[in-house]
Amino acid sequence: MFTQLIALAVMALPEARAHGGVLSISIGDAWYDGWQPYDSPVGQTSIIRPWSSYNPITDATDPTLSCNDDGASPALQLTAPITAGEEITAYWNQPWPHPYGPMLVYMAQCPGTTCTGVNSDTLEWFKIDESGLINGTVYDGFWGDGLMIADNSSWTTTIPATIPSGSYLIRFETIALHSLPAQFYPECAQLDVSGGGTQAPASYELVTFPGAYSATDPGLTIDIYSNEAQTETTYPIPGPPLYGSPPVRSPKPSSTTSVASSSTGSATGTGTTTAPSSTPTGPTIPEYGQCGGTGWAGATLCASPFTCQVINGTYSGSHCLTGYHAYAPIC
Ligand SMILES: *[C@@H]1O[C@H](CO)[C@@H](O)[C@H](O)[C@H]1NC(C)=O
Ligand SMILES: *[C@@H]1O[C@H](CO)[C@@H](O)[C@H](O)[C@H]1NC(C)=O
Ligand SMILES: *[C@@H]1O[C@H](CO)[C@@H](O)[C@H](O)[C@H]1NC(C)=O
Ligand SMILES: [Cu+2]
Repeated sequence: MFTQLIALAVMALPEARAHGGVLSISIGDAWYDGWQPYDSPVGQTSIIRPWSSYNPITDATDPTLSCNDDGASPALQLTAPITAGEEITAYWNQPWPHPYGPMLVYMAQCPGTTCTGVNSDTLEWFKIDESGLINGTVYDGFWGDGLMIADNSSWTTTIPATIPSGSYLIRFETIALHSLPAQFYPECAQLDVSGGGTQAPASYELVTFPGAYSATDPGLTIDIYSNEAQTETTYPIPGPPLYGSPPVRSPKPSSTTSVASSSTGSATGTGTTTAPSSTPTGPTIPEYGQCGGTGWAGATLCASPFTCQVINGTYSGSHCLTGYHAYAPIC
């Protein structure tokens, strides 16, 4: 594969060139140059929070996991205006070298009228976008990270139209799984969201960094080169459920109730439809793993106590979830 050759070539360069992070951001016609981790912090002005190294974070509970630094804002921190429902694009160094792993985007609201001066470690984050294993197997499939590379080493996400207006940090993260421990590359930018809605994230959607991940998360310990990986077609994306997803309640056997979730998509859809009709087959799939959907040819049997539940809206596919009557409107 072309990208694999590039990855090998890039990884042969000095360490600082082999990895990287978010170098710039665009919102509509506005272009925002990023923080330069290898320049002096003095005088740097950026909407991106300071970050300290092109090297990955390799500990799921690392104290720098929120924004790849000590969490503080610098003297000349900028904030970008954005409208709820508007798109924002982050650009990594080109070409991004790691095609295997998930893409994740989080937001966190700051308590006052600005995030400047607010340490990112003190915030509660909710996930607005995620893309895991898109198709194929864990061993040689197409991942969110591959999609990011294919899309100009950039990732475009939509600020949910329903979040309250206010001051936020947005946290773009790519996780690389080509070696273990998993590699985290998070960078944050500061936003002033206007035109928002009234749906604050639910408590079960909020996490801290560190705190959101554990070194034993299945999505972080997965060995993509194992024998099992060659037939495994689902991947449990780490972190909380997407913003706007239904609550996951205590398990109940033989549930057929449908709820919303996704292994790839933005947190904008809700709604339920019918349960999958085919007989469950293949290896068992862990929580949040995909188990069905249009064009789905992979395994369909969820590990106990999870059941395969279908959704619609902007999502596609069914996923292994707990809960019964989990989605309040259809109780
Ligand atoms: C996998 O998904 C990507 C992105 O949507 C698509 O370009 C590619 O054709 C898909 N491959 C297969 C085998 O479905
Ligand atoms: C691709 O990304 C670079 C920044 O890395 C940007 O300058 C360029 O405009 C982008 N190209 C397209 C077609 O979006
Ligand atoms: C989701 O399914 C419900 C129930 O069938 C339907 O009313 C709704 O229009 C669907 N939503 C979308 C976005 O397809
Ligand atoms: Cu790297």
